[in-house]
Amino acid sequence: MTVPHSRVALILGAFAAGVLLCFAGIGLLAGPNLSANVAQAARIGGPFRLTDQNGKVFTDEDLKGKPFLVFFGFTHCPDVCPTTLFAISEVMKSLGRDADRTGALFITVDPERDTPATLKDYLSNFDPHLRGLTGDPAAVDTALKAYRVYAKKIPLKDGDYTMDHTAVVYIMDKDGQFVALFDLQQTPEAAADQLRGYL
Ligand SMILES: [Cu+2]
Repeated sequence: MTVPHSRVALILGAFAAGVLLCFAGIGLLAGPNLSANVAQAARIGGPFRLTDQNGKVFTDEDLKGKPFLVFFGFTHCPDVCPTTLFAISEVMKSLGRDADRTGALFITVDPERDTPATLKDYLSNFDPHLRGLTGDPAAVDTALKAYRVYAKKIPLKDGDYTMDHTAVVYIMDKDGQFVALFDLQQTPEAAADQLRGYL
């Protein structure tokens, strides 16, 4: 799929706005002292037990030995999620064969609507290395808490709802420890090198 450059610029611009929101979000969650030192927000990550887009049980143990990206979102998201997943897909493409030695998780903050089948359909738009995870609300909540992700249902006028959520991408190392926030504002090649550094 080729995308005109103007569209890429638009997407990246939208993404930059999302990242800014996220950093604000993390600052709020972690408190002013921690936001000064991202590494100190290191209690990010932990055990989870969810279901992937193929209906298979997927846990943190399945990623042992691989550095991986984690991004929380939902398939009905109008812009930040698709933009981020597009950017992650570009990075996976840039990684080439090394992509198989990494992981990339898209964990839903909206398990009510994001069934495995919904995730599978949605992820068909993106790089096949992306794994979509959902589960019952309690299981998703465990993952949200482990990764310190904020998510809140926002009712819409028509009776529908959207989700407000933290939209950072975490890099976790081979042991499942948080190492850095993934910078998707750099080129896909530079981002791929950043991730490669943890192989
Ligand atoms: Cu989103």
